[in-house]
Amino acid sequence: MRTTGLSLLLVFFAALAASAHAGERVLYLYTWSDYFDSDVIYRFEQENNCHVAIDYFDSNEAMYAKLRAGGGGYDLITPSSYMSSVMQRQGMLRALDHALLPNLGNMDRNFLRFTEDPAMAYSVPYTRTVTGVGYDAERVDAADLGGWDIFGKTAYATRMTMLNDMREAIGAALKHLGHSLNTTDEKELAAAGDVLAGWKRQLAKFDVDEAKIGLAAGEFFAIQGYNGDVALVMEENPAISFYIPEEGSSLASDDFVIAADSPNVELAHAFINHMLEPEIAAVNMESVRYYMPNPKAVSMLGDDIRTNRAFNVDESVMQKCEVIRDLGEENAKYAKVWDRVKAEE
Ligand code: N2P
Repeated sequence: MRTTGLSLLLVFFAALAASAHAGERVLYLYTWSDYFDSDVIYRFEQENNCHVAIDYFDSNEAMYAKLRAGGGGYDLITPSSYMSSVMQRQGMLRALDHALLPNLGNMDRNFLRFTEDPAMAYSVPYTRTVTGVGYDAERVDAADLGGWDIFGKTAYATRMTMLNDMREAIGAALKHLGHSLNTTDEKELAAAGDVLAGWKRQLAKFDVDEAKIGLAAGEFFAIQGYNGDVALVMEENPAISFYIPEEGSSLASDDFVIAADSPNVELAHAFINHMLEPEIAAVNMESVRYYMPNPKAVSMLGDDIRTNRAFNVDESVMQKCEVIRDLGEENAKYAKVWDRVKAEE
C-alpha cells in the first residue's frame, strides 16, 4: 500500500499509532506525496522501535519557504538536488556521517553526476524523477501530442494543469524555445515568461497533487507531471499515458538530507541506510514507480515495472533532459519571471 498525502484515514491511524506508543522515538520526515511505500516505512518502525511522522510538500520552493519561516522540527527532508545545494549553502543541513551509512556501497556512483554533491557530504540520492506530460488518450487528439505546446492548445482550455513549481514551469517554456532550463540570460527568461503566460490562459491552474487526481478522474486532459506520479495514475485509469516532450525536459535527483537542527540524527541516518537496502529499495520502487540508483535493487524488479514507459525512460529521451541546477544568486531571476506570470490574467 502506498503512503498518500491525501488519505485522512492514514493520518488518523498515524495519530493513533503515535499516541499508542507515547515516549517512543519519532522520526520526522518532510517529503513529496506518494513517495514512500508504507510497508517499507512500517518495517523501519518495527526494526527501530520508532514511529515515522510524515508531512508533505509539493514543490522545493514551498518546502524551503516553510523551513525559512521557522516551520520544521524535521529530521529528514527530500529536496531535489539543486535545492539541497541551496540549503547546504545556507547552513540548513547537517554533514552526513558515512560511518552510519554502511549501505552507501549500494549506490550507483555513475548517478552522482546528476547531483550537486557527488561526494555525498550532505545529501544521498533517493530517486530519479523526470518531468513530462500525462494525458488522457480518449480526450486529446494524437496530433496534439509530443511537445510542450500542448499547453497552448485552446481546444483543451481549462482542462490542463502545469506544475506549481517555478523551475519546472519556466523550465518547460525554456526547453520549448530551445534554451537551457538553467539559463541566466534575461532575454531568454523574459521570452519563456511570455510563452508561459500564454499557456497559463488555457490552464485550469498551476498544481501538483490535485492535478494527478483530476487526470485520473477525467477532469483534466493533460497535466505537466512527474513520471512516477503519472505511472501511478496510469494504473488507475488505462486511458492515461505519458510522454516526455521532444524539446527535452527536466531531470532531478531527489536527495535525502538531514536538517541542521534534526532532533534525531541517528535515526535519520538509519532511515537513509534502510532505504539503501536492495530488497527495501526494490519493494519501494515497485510501489512508488520512481527509479532508485541502486543496481542490486533494480535487478530485482519485475517485468511490469521495467517495461513501464513512465518508469523506464529511454536513454535517448534522457539525453535531451537537463538537471535543474542551483544557480546561486541568479536563482532570483526565476522568481521574478514566476511572480510576473502568476500576476498576469
Ligand atoms: C513525488 C514527486 C516528486 C518529484 N510524488 C519531484 N522531483
